[in-house]
Order: sequence, then structure tokens, then C-alpha cells
Amino acid sequence: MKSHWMPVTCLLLGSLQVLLAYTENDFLVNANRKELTDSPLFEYDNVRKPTPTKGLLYPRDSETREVRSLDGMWQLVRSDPYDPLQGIREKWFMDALRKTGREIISMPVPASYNDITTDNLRDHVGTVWYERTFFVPRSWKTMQRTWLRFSSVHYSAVVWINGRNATSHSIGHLPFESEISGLLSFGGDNRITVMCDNRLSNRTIPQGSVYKVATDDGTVPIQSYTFDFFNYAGIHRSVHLYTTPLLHISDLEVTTQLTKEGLGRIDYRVWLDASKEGLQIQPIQLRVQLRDKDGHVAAQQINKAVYHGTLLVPNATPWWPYLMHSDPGYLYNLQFELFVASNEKELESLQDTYRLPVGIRSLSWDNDSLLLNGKPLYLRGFGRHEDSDIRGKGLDNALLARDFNLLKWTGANAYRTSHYPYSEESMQFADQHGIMIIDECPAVNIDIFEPQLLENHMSSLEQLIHRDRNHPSVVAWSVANEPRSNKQGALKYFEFLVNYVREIAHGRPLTAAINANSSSCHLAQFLDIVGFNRYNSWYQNSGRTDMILNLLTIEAQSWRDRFGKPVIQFEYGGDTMEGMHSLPAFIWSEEYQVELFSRHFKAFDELRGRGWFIGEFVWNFADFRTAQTITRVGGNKKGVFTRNRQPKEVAHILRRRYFALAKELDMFGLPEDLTVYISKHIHNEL
Ligand code: BDP
Repeated sequence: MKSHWMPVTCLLLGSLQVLLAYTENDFLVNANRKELTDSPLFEYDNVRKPTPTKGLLYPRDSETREVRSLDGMWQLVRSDPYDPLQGIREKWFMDALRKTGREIISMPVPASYNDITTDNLRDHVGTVWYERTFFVPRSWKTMQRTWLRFSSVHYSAVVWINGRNATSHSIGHLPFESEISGLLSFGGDNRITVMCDNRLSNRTIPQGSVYKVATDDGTVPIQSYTFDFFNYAGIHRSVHLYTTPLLHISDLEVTTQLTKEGLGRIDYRVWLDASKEGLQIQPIQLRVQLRDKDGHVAAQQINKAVYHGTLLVPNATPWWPYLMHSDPGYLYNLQFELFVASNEKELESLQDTYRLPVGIRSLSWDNDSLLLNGKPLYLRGFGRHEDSDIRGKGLDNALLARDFNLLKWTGANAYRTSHYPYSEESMQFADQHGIMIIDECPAVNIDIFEPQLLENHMSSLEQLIHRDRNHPSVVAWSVANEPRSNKQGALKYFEFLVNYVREIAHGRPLTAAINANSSSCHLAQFLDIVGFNRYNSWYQNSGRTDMILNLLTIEAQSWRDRFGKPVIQFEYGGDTMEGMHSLPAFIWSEEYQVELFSRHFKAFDELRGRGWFIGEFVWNFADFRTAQTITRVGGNKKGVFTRNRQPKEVAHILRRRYFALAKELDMFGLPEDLTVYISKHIHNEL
């Protein structure tokens, strides 16, 4: 495989495309969603597949690279909701935002902007502008390139450095970057300006609409969407500056396998990128070294002018999920070093180093099971949200650490990134702790199927897979959550989508969380694992926990009979007000949640015995914020934990089940505090 040389990309083109998307028509045609739901059936022959994303390695320090964070307090100005493009026309990016004369709001990055202030910024529709200044040392000017990388801005962003366009991006929860060497003042102060737009349309992923309503204060734009979580917006994850040499390692791809005899195999590919000056530099060799946790070299390879290869690792320490092995989440460090010809003849010098954590494991699947290192998996976990008080969807390391402690406390071994890609830091955490991930793209509740939506949907999956393909924790890609897959238009749409995703799936099976019925769903036939969401005794037969066992087992069997694939339940649950009690159980009480879960457990055990039911996921890990509706008391309360990450009564019950499964399936010992002493005669045992 040849190395890939990428010229510096044309920054402006991408930005113009995003700007073009911001015509008022694009949003206001969505005013009447109902009319559009009966859209014609489309042909997808002329749909363009996305241009593959390049680069975007997570920024890491090394002997050849520096990383700087631009996180901290930024300044924010909101645009007039009636005129979201005013700042573009008036070129607000050319000078400090305070010169606009508008109110300056201090805004932390990373965070959603919605819950920071005390006014209606929470429900703002349209654009906001962020700004900060930063210093770049003189030493960065020569012999290296400077990159600007956003881990996520929701929903779309246009970025300027010192008044000049740097990059743009749309689709939230995904990283983007751009080289900004030519825009910086080295040894001086620099200004970064970001316009962020939260508006969703029929063609965004996810879909939404903006329409105008008459209020007591005049006509105002309102955003509406059918998905059940608050459309938080802003610079949600970290912003980094990082340097690379003029010729550098720009991208990496690894796949791993483990044989029965314990031989590990790592196949890798490396991409190089060079600036104009970097093209003169002659790469001589690439050294690839696999180091174990103690820093010992477990395998290595030296390549001359070849940028792909295979490392064989005898007696490899495998990557295992939590509670499947006493040392779960084992990661090696895969070190890539690029050497080039140095000035002095025949000597080589180190040009670039990048280190990638790698877990060695095999993943495979058949019509009955999903197997890791040859062992059939039973996934027990949660649907979740990136959501918390004040921060909204902003990355917060304290929350991340707490969530993983709770996941492990419950004995869960998996979660689904419902309903969008989670932070890169959380993916790294999952690798380290052995938590398996069903990695979902942001296509939640899509229901108006058409070619441009499909292009964006494919792009969201391409970006997700490119970002996450090297994580051992990722065991499946979820292509959608609850799409209206019973509609006729879904058939061709998903056939095209899934065929495309298969080309780039990088050794993972495809799944989706479906709420259509098995008899009318047009999506499930294309998947490797059928996932369904069903709220027995909540949205249907509310109050009747005696109507779960039969309905659930009959439904799961119907998915199996129709598609012949492994089946997972991705969502079940019921809203529960913490502290509300009722005997006998009544909906919304803690007792009801316990009873509802317990009945599901019984159904799952019945299904497990049938040989193709491979996972149970609770909805939801924690309570979370939604749009304001009369069915939500301060948000969705289906959490096993409160929004503050404290347990409801059901958490203790779920914990006992998940550990009981670990004991039964993987012979794992139970934690001592799982049961409490009752009396000599009653053993509160599993
Ligand atoms: C499912 C959705 C999820 C919702 C949940 C609920 O996938 O996003 O939050 O229902 O209603 O349909 O609680």
C-alpha cells in the first residue's frame, strides 16, 4: 500500500458550502412537517457517497508534537433569532465581537451554552458567536505546522482565525480540524471566532424544523424536533491547537485478531501528510513498535517505503471486557516512528512519533451470536445520554469518571451511545475499562427519507467510523435509532445506506435500535444484529406489569423468525420520580420501576435459553433533560440513576442481576456488598 500524500486542502470551499446551507429557505420550508411526511419515493442512484475524512488523530504530545488546549472561558454573542446571518453580512469575524456593540456573555468551553445564563439563551434558535484570543510561541513558526481541532460543535460551525476563514463543519458530536499555520501571528496574539448554528432541518442529522409562531411579543422562530432529548448546542468538547512536523503521520488504521493459541495479530496502515516544504523531505523508514504496559517491546517491524504491515505477537495479552477477565481492558501502546534522510549523508533522523493505544482482540458474529475472542457475548448495559446539570452536553471529566464508576458498580459490560457519537475521551475510557460500545451515529427518529438526508446520514457514519475504528471497545455500529422504518420510503433508503456502511465497517457488525414492528420494518433485513426498543407496561399497557413476559417473548421471537439474526433489546423502562413510593406499585413510583425491570429480567432469561438473544439494555442510565412537554417532569425520568448520578431503588436490583449474569456466564465472584445481612435464617443471596 502506498503512502497517501495529501496537499493542504482548500479551506474556503468547505466553508462556502456550509454558508450556502444557511439560506432562510432551507429552514422555513420545514415549517409544515406534516405536509412533508408524505414525500414521494426517491431513487438513490445519483446519491454521492461522502468524501472520506482524513487525519483527525486524537491530539497527543510526543517528542515531535506539542498540544495546547484552547478550553477555558470564551466570549459569546448571540445573533438576532430573526436574522441569524447578520454576523456574516456584517463580517463580525473581522474584529473583536465587542465591537458589534452586542451583549458579551462569558461562556465556558467545553459546555452547552443553554443552561449557563439565567435568561432565554436556553431556547435560542439560530446562531451564536464565540471568540477568544490565544498566544502562539515564535518557535512554532518554523519547521512545523499548526493545526486547530474541534472535538465537537453542535450543530454546525464556521471558524475564522484573525478574521480569515479557517474551516467549517456540520453534524454535531464529531471532530473536525484544519491546518492554520498560514493564518497565525507567531509570537503574537491571535483571535479565533466561531459561528455556531443550532438549527435543524429536514436534511440535518438528526432532523428538526424551524417555524414561526405568533407570540404576545410578536412572531418568533421556534425549533421543533421529535427526538426525546434537549437539543443542546455550542462548543461541546475540547478545542486543541497542535503541531506536527512538515512531514507527519496524519492517520492510522489498525485491526487486530487473536488466535485460539494466543497469537495476536495487528494489521496497520499509516498515512503521511506533508506541507509544500515537507514534500522535499525524504522518508526513509517507518518503525512500528508494540509496547506492553511495562514498556517492553512485544513486537516490532521496520519498513522502508512501505506504510502498512502486520505485527505478530506471541502470547499476546488479549483485550477482554469488564467481568469477563481478571485484567479487563488491557491496552498496548503502538508506537509509530517516521525516520527521514538527514542533512548529513546516510544518517537518519526521527521526523515524527505518534503513539496509539491498541487492544488485541477478535470480533466475529454469525446468525446466532456475537463473539469476542471466540466467546459468545451477552451484553448487559444501558442506553445513555451525555447530559448533566448546567453543562448540558459539555464534556466533563468528573462526570465521565463518575459514570464509569457507576457502570462498573452495576456490573454492566456495555452501553449504546444513544443517540449520537460520545466524546473521544469516553471512548478511550471504555477501552481502558473494558466496557463494550454499540457506537451510534446521530440519526435519531429520521422520518422524511430523501437523497440529501441520505448523503448527510452516510457522512455521519463515515465520520463516526473513521473516528472510532481503532477502539477495541467498539463491538457494533448502530446506523439509526427509531427511524420510521415502517414507511415505504425507508426500504430503498436503508438498502443504500447499509450497503455503503458495509464497505467501511472495519470489522464490526451493523445494528440499529428499531421501534417499528417486525412485520412492517424495512430496515432489519439489512442488519447483522436486530435491535428493538419496546416499552411494555409503560407506553403500552401502562400500569400492567403482568403484561410483559408474554408480549416481550413473542415479539423477540417474531424478530428472530422473520430475520434469522441475533436479537437484542436496546430499550425498555419506565419513568420514575426519585423518592416517590407506592405499595402496591403505581406508575412513576420506585416500586413500579423495580417490578417492571424484574418482569423484564424473567423474559430475558426465557429468551436467553433460545440461543439467539444476545443482550439487554435498560433505558436509561440516568435521568436527562428533554424539550418541554407535558409528558416530561423536568426531563425524562427513566434513569436508573438520577441526573445527579445517585441510585434509585432499582439500581440495586439491576446490580444484582448484572453481577448474577457475570457469575453465571463468566464464573465471576460477587462483590461482598451485593447482599446485606438480614438474619441467620434468611440469606439475601443470589
Ligand atoms: C425511545 C427513544 C428514546 C426516548 C425513549 C422514551 O429511543 O430516545 O427517550 O423512547 O420515551 O423511543 O423514554
